[in-house]
Amino acid sequence: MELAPVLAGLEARDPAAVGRAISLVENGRAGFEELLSAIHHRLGRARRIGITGPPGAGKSTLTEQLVRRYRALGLPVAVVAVDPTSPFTGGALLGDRLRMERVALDPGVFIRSMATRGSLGGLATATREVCDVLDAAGFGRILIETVGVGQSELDVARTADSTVVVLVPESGDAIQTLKAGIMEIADLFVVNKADRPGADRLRQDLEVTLGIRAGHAFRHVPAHHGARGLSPSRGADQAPAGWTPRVLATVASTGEGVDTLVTLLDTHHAWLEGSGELTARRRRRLVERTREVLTRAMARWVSHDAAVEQLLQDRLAAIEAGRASPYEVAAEAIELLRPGSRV
Ligand SMILES: Nc1nc2c(ncn2[C@@H]2O[C@H](COP(=O)(O)OP(=O)(O)O)[C@@H](O)[C@H]2O)c(=O)[nH]1
Ligand SMILES: [Mg+2]
Repeated sequence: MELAPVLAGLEARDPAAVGRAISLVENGRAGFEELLSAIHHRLGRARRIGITGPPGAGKSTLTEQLVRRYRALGLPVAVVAVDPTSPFTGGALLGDRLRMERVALDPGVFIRSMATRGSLGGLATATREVCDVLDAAGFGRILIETVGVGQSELDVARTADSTVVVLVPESGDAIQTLKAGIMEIADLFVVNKADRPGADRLRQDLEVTLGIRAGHAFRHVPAHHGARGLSPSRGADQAPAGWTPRVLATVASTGEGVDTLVTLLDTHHAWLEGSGELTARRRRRLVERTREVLTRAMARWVSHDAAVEQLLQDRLAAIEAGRASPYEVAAEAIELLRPGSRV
């Protein structure tokens, strides 16, 4: 692969070039790491916004509304729709794409669906790398829509600078869901379908759970107490003070409340920058990424090693017959690769 034309295509935000670069990265094809390495110095301009929540909550509808708002502000926007729950939901993603069609005709909008990536490297890593390509191509906002609230979705959500959790009155077990880990990653809670009964109740329940209403003892100090950024008495290892997750109501299908969402996303970003949290998060992610890349490179190195592959082939029968254990054979493989080391 010739790197220069790909980089030039990204620079020009040429949709075909962006699409090709993403496919290269998503499929881990030869040259993808050189590409990611070459764009590294250009990263950090995009705001990455994660939008997660149960199926049918209105994430895609809300995403489309956000795309319109950002386009109206003249910002190029990318949407990455991730569905880690099933590799067989092409239909649902296609539905999303059709719904996005109106905005998809605009060259300032780029939409991409992702399901799973092959054996090496998880979906979360692939998503981060695809977002890097979009960042390098100059998309000022990257909206990452993920289905569900399970562990893999949380991993994907952690990719974002700001995370929006979308709930609806129908998601009766919403508060239980929150306790399962989503609380820590949500910066904004959207109660969508506010045109339906039960929306007010859900909003109140959320606010109580988050400690924004009465009895907020377990939550950090709310913004209206004036505590922003770092207070001098705080230890360096404590979580940053000053951001209380916001709860807002929307009717995504009509656009009601979406302007407030845009404003709150700006507020959150300003807080991230002002508190030093953005720098801290990005630094953490770079460390994580470097380790991920190393782990992936080592996995590939091992799986492509002819001697190791031969050893595995030779010893499989012995493992099957109980004459050798997988652990012994793994130890032999390590010995081959790195004499003197242990598993
Ligand atoms: N009544 C109502 N319906 C909505 C609202 N937002 C989205 N919907 C509808 O809910 C359905 C699911 O929306 P979708 O955006 O695909 O949800 P997703 O699975 O979370 O991406 C669609 O039929 C939308 O038109 C809303 O605020 N009120
Ligand atoms: Mg959707």
